[in-house]
Amino acid sequence: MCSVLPQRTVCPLSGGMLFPRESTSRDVKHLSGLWVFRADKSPSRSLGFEKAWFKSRLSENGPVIDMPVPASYNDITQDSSLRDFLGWVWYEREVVVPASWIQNKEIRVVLRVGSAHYYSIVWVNGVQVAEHIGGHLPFEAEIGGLIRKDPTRPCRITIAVNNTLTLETLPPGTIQHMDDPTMYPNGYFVQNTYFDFFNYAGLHRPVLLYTTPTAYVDDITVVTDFSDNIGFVHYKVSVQGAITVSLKVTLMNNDGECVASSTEQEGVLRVVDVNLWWPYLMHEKPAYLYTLEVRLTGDGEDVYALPIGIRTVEVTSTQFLINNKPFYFHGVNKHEDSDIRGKGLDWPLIVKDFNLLKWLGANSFRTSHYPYAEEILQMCDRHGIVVIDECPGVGIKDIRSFGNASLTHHLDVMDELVRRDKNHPSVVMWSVANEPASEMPPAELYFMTLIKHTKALDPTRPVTYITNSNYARDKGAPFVDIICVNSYFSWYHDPGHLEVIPIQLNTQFENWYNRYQKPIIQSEYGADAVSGLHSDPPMMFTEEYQKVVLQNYHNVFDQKRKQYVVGELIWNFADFMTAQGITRVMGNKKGIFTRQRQPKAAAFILRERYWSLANQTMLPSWTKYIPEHSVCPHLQPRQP
Ligand code: BDP
Repeated sequence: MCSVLPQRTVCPLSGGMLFPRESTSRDVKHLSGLWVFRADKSPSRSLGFEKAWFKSRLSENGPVIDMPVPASYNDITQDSSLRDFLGWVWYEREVVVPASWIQNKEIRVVLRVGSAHYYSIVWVNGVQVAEHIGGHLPFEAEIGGLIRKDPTRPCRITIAVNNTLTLETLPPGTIQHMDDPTMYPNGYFVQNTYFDFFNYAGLHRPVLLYTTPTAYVDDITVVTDFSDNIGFVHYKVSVQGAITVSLKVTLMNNDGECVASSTEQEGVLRVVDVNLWWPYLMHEKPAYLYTLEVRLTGDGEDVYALPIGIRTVEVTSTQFLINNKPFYFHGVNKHEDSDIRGKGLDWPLIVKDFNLLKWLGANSFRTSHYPYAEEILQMCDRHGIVVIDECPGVGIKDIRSFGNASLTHHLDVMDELVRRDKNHPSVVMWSVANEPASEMPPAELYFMTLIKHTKALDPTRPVTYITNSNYARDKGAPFVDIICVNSYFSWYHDPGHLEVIPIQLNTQFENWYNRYQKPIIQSEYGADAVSGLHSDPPMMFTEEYQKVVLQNYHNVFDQKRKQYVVGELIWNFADFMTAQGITRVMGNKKGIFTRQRQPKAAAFILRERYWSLANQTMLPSWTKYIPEHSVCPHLQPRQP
C-alpha cells in the first residue's frame, strides 16, 4: 500500500487570516443588520465614483433603501432590475466604536469582510482601506489609525461591490452588449456565465470589527499525526508587531485540561491517550476537538484559542484513509442558497441543514462550487462532517480562461483558500475546479501548475478537480490524487432511458480506473424532480424518476466500492436558484430536498442507503451505538 501523501510538514506562513474570536485580549463587534444601500443604475455604472459617493453619507447624494447584511441583495425587493442588476452597488453603515478602542493606541482595530461578491472596494470615513477580487473569501483592513483621526465622528464604512465577471475571474463570465436597435433598447447588455447557479451578489457573510493588541498572533498552522495512542500536533505561530517574541502554547482537551504545552514558536506537542477526530458515523465519539491556546506575553498580551482535531488523511491506489482506516464518502453536494437570502449566511438555515445531513446519515459534502462560510466549516469540525473544499473555479470553459492572468488569479485564490481553511480537521481534500474544459490542450500545463502549487501550500491533503470529460482526453487527470467524476446518465445522455445506467456507469468506472489506477469518487449524479410530480412507470422530472436514477447508480456503486470507488455525492442536497433558461423551472430541481428543505421521495431512498452504509463502514470497535436519528430497525449497527 503506497501513500501519495507521506509528508507531515507545516506549510510556510505569510500573513494570517485567523477567524476573529473574542478572548481576554480581543473584542469582536458584529455589524450584521441593516445597512444603507443604493445600486448605481447610471448607464456607465460609474456615477458613484464620478460623484465620490464614499466621501459623504450615501443618503446625501441620492435615494437609498434598507439592505440586510449578510444577504444577497437580489431577492430582497420587488424590483426585477435589482434582481438582475449588473455593476456597482453601494453599501454603507455607521458604527459607534467603543471609546477604549480609540483611546488605547496599543490596539489594532481590524475591519473584516467575510465575503463580498465579486469585486469590492472599502472606504472608512471616505478613505479607501481595501480592495478585493473574488466573492467567496474574507479580506481585512486595519483601520485604527483612521478612526482615531476624528474620534468625535462615528466610523462610516462604505463598501462598493461589483458582480461583473470576466474571462479572468473565478468563476469566469462575459458581458455581451446587444447593439441592434431593432432588437434591444439602447445600451442593452447581459452577463453570460458558464455555471449553473444564480450569480447572487452583495455582502454575503458577516462584516465585523475586531481588535488585537499591536503585538499579536497573526497566524497559526497546525498539522497533526499520531502513532498508537500518541497524537502529535506540529504547530507554527506567526507573530506580528513584537520586538521579542515570548509565548506559551497550551493544548487543552475538551474538558479544558492541559494535555501538552510549550514555549516555542514552532514545535510538536505530544498528546498521550489521544482522542482522534473521527467523521460522523465512523466512531462513537466523532469530531473530538482540542483547543490550541496561544498566549503571547512580553510586549503586551494577546490570546488566541484555535479549535483543532487530531487526524490524518492518506490516499492509496484504491482507498481514502482517515486515521489509517478506509473512509467512504456518503454525502451530498450543496450550494449556499435559499429563498430571499440568496447566498447570505443564515444561522437557522445552517443548523437546519446540519440536522438534515445527520437525519440523512450523510458523513460528507463538497463545497460545490466555491468556498463556503467559515462558520459552516466550523460546524463540520464540530459535527464530524467531512469536507471536500472547492475553490470557485467553476465554468472554465473558454480557452481564453486558461491564460496567464487567469492562472495567476487561480493560484492567488488557492493561497487565500488554504490560508483560511488549513486548520479545519473536517477539510480532507482541496478541489481546484469543477468541470473545466480539461480536454483542451492548455489544461495540461494549467492544472499541473495549479495542483503542484496547491500541494506545495499544503502537502498534507490530496488535491483534485472535478471532471466530466472523457477519461482518455482529460489533460489534468495525471496530476490529481483522486479522480472525481460527474455523470448524468439517463438525464443529459439518453434522457428517459433508465436502463442504460448500469452499463454506462460500469464503463465509466472501469475506464477511469484502468487508465489512472487512482481511487474514484462519483462527485455528482442525479436527476431533476419537481416536488409533487408523479408518474409510474417513472418519467423525467417526477419524484419516481429521480428515485430510480439513484437506485440504478447505487447498484453499481455497491459493486465498485469493493474495489476502488471511495465515495458518492448526490447532486444536489436541495433545489437551488439558477439563471433563467428553458431547461430550468424556477431553478435547478435536482435537490433531494426542496429549496425549503422538505424531502422528496429520493431523500428517503438516500437515507436508508446512507444509514446502511454507515452500518457497514463504521469501525468494528464501535458496537454499542444506536443511531438516534434512524427509525429503520434493520439499519441498526452490527452487534458485537
Ligand atoms: C453539473 C454541474 C452542476 C450542475 C449540474 C446540473 O457541475 O453545477 O448544476 O451539472 O446540470 O455538470 O444539474
